[in-house]
Amino acid sequence: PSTIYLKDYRAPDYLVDNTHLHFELKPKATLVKSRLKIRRNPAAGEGLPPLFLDGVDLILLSIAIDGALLSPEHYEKMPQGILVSVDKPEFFLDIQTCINPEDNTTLEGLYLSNGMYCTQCEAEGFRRITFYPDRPDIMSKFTTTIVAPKEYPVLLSNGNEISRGPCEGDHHYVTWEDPFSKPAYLFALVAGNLQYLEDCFITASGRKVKLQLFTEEKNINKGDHALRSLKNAMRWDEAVYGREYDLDIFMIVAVDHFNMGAMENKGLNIFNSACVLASPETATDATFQRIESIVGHEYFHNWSGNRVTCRDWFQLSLKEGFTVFRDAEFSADMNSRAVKRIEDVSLLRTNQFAEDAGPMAHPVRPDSYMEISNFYTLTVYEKGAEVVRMIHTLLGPRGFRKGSDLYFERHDGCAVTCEDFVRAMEDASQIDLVQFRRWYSQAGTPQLTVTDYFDETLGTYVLTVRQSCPPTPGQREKRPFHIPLKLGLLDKNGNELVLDGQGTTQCVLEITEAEQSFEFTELSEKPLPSLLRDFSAPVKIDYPYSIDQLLFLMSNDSDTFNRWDASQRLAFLALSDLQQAYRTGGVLQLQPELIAAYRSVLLNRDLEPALVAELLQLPSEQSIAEASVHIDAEAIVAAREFALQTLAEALFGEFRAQYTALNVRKSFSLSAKDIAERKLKNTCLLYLCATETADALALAQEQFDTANNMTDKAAALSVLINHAGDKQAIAAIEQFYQCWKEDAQVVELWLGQQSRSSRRGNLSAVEKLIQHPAFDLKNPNRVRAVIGGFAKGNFSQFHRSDGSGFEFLADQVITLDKLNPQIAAQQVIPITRWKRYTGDLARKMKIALKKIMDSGDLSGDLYEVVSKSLN
Ligand code: HT7
Ligand code: ZN
Repeated sequence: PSTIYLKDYRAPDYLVDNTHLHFELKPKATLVKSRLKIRRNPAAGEGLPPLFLDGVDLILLSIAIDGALLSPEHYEKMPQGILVSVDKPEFFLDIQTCINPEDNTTLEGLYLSNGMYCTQCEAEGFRRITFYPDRPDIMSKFTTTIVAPKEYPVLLSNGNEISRGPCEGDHHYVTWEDPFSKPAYLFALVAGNLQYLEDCFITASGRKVKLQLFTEEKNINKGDHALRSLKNAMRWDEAVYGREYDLDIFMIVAVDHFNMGAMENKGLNIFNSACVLASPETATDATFQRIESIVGHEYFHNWSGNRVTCRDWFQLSLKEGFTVFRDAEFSADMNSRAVKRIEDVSLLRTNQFAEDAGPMAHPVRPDSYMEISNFYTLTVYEKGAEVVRMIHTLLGPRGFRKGSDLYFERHDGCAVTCEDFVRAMEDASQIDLVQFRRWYSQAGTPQLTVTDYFDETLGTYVLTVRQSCPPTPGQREKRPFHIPLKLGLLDKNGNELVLDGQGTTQCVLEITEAEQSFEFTELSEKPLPSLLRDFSAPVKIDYPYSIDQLLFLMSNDSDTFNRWDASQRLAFLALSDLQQAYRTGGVLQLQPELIAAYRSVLLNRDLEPALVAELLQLPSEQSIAEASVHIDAEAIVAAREFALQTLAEALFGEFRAQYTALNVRKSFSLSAKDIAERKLKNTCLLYLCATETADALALAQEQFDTANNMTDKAAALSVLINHAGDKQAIAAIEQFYQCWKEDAQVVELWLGQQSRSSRRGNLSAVEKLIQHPAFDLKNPNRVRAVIGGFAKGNFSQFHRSDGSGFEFLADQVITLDKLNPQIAAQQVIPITRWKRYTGDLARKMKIALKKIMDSGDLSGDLYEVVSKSLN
């Protein structure tokens, strides 16, 4: 596969004003007729160069210009498409192709999922449907006719339905017209025997929009939450961004086989069933919240992505970073803002920082790729959202809103760049973002080192901030970033100090130099800084806090995020000491102050349950690994296990009391309070069961047997799988499966819990799971649950010292690559970061990677990831 560079971008030679598509659906031989109205792009130069049309795995039946069939000398077949000779500046191009949805296991283009036709065109799937200039800067008005047997009563595409009727031989047709120009990646088609839920939404200007959610009949009772979330998202986008929906209908379809979470096709969002279907009996609170955020995300794309789209795929974060920022704020407004921020930052620190430190590290706007689907990453999405959040912090809410209004107004109907976004923000606010743009072009996680000095006689306090950023592939030297550092200063009683004459107690320092000092005056005592409040920039920050200072921040900081962060720093310090003791054969001990801090969190009745639950979480093994310079997997597992056990034993009575207080029977509700209480209760259950005492396991069994919702049921199952004796664990696993084997989403949860189990020797259980009838290598959700659950969610067993986990992953990835290259490339990631591991584990990961490389004939997706990590 070849490398594509941003610097090589050229405007397209031809534009496509109209696209008429006509589908005759058949499982193995769907006929696709397309009629394109094409004209020379006036912005692209002189002459009439040949027209390149992308096409992959297509059978070309015919091609004609203005009705005249072209003979083979007028076009050249190439591996990735066809090159057509052109002799006029405007013409109609008619193409007929044949495709095979049934055998399409890549889940790109048109495919069948449980007997239902559906499409996935982002990023480059449309070229698997017909020959087309498949690039996002070609925007066209689409009309789509679908002809199918009447066993497929529901025939959907983008826009508004304009006609329907019978066809010969028990067939029927529906025609859809999308009045908005769009790139081919936003095209969608669905055909199946589906039921739907319907609702409506009145927009701010009084237009009535029909809302429909389509699923297989058996899931129709699981769509209410998504529809409710959709209406909330529509209202929120009007209130916060002034953005109204623009078509008369908005449809959502649930599909079981899907490579990602969902897809924002114009007026016809397609969702992975796991990200849209939920009922209290079958879905956990986390699932309900994920659905709300993804429904919001895809809806928000209607403006940030569809009305204003990307010029090329290097600009992916233009739509994804901005839309993740929008969905995060939506979720924060709908639920607990503090908890949402903590969850997002945990994800970023654990997984995006790892990406930045690994062989695939890339800037938020990458400057090259081999396969674009490998760049739907946490860097583009989550770090991209942090970059937008920093703009929000620097401009303030009003300046940011003026910037987004200008951006949408200026670029509506266009395909644009990250530069256009930043320029609109700058122009609207008159704030200089020249240096800030480096966040888009430089990869890596910046490191801030902060020192301070207090002059008692002058009453001045000086903070000195140094910034640096480690080298990443292809980028050795980094120039200083423009970093908003939000902070407050605390006095010895925990009060916020006033920072200026206006009574301000919090400020944003703008770090722009490699080293910079900031002075605060008129202070009567040395303050304690609360740094990087609300995680105001995606950086690592180092300040030599003592344990006492962290304990103080944990109980006094007015910034909830930093209270949690102080608890994490304390835990990291303790875990680092434990690892050191383990490595040197010393005695493992947890400081009494830490145990006391956990006790006081548990006993503090003034703290909200949501915060208590967060403060009690020990950092995951993966996040400890990410924070280590050299990852010593065995020491990490031993240290964390010891800390968990020690806390569980020392605070057994407190955990028990809290659990009992919260374990009251009541009807299910998704209120923020009830969600928080369930989380806290189940955190207590986890600590209790870590002791593996009969008393604790009996509580888990009781909860497992009597829970009236999946959050509690799944939490109980998880602790039984991890901590009960073999007999009790196996019985729970079996009973759960017998109860839920017909429900795809619950079966996925069940598979995932087993593959994440830290029971010793779990690999053999995972090997059995992939033989289980519920496992299917062609279904990405099942692959993510079992193979991903093991390689990404089971730190202790995947990193067993004999390397068997890595070899297992390599074998699975080799098989998977033949079916679904995108999913194979996603699953291989854990072993690509081999360089950060100590000794033998690094060597064994590398052997597994070489095995994949040598297996021959890799897809472009997998080749890019594996070859870059072996370099
Ligand atoms: N914009 C969508 C991306 C997506 C995707 C990308 C590659 C392969 C399959 C895919 N399915 C969806 C989803 C989103 O970010 O909203
Ligand atoms: Zn998106």
